[in-house]
Amino acid sequence: MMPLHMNTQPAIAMDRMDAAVEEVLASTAFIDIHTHLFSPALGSLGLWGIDELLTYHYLEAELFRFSSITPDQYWNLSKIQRADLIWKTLFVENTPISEAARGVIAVLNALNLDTSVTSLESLRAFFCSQQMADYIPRLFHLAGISHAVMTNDPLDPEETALWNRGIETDSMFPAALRIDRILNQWESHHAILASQGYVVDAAARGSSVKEVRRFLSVWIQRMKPLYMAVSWPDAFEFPKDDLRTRLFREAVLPSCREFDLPMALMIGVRRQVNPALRMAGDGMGRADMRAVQNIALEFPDNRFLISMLSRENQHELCVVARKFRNLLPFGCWWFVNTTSIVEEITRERLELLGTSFIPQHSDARILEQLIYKWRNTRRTIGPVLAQQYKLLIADGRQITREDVQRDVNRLFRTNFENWIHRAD
Ligand code: RAT
Ligand code: ZN
Repeated sequence: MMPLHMNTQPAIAMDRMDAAVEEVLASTAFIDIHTHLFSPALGSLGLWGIDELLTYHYLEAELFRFSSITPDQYWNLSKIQRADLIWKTLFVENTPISEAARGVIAVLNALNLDTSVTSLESLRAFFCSQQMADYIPRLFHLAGISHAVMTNDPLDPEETALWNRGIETDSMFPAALRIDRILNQWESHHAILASQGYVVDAAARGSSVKEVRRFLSVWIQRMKPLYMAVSWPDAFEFPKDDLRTRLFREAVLPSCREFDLPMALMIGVRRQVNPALRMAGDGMGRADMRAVQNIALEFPDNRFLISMLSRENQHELCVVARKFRNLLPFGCWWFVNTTSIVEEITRERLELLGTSFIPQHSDARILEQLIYKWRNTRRTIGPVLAQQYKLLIADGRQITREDVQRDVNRLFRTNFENWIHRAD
């Protein structure tokens, strides 16, 4: 009898598995499903270059552990002075051994720049001379990605001013509609909607729900997002008799269904635990997975992308995803995007979910970060995936290059394309 599945390629030998997986990962362009980058059309918002790389808030948090400068003194410096101080403190006087610091080294090295300069002038000259039209494709190539999904805030005054002038959609930078200000900061934002002609009130009563849906549909048509997204605190509960639940249940999720968009929930952030550090001042906590479970159960007709910030929530997330097919775990976000934890999370996801998840997004805020974040991902996840195949071989199943390619495509491309109901 003919086997049902005709695999035309030879089986990969156990001792070739690491290399084979590495090659497939290297030659597959990934979709980066969550970044804070912007298309060139939104150029004034986009960050790139050495001064931005060094003043990344992950590194600012580390600066205050090594330098005696106070946050107030630091914020009084110019961007260039801040970058000089961070370079001197974290890269010259100390070894850049942390994940975020090592990332800068990896970027400089990938761009053939000197990683041990004592002054940043030569690096500044390099970055200043780049032309975005060539530079962006070069960075995407170095990072091994085809798309970088943006994070687009319809209530950010700087960003909306650009959209209102008319922005062409950019196939390399699809949009994602981020609605934190509606679901988390209604108190300080309903008046802005009202000033734009939406009939809403502070308690989100009366026509508010209908009007929020109208607001969302205007921005969905303008930005053409691939999904809507929100970040939630560790302490959020669902259901609860509060504004957030009402707006989520009655406005946001019906709009997702109307426009066939998934909803991304990024759960576990404690904003501004140390406000003096500004963006570097956010913390995290363990969330109650029952809230996610309740959402998955109540809204079977919505699709959810879910990322959790706390390491302690990762295993529970896998288990909840096994119960609810409308949940798609994604990424190792922010504080869990470190080599040791990515390794652990990816292994438990493969073990509990097979290939039905999205292993990583970059969260890049500065263009060049794409390089190190995706290099780290390939380097860390490759051996974890290879190990699963080795166990499978040991248990009696041959693995071919086609199998590996199919799995890598699913993990880093088609699970997302299918979730957004789009394949290009
Ligand atoms: O990872 C980050 O850069 C954070 O500051 C957050 O922006 C987080 O990723 C988020 O999307 O809320
Ligand atoms: Zn983010």
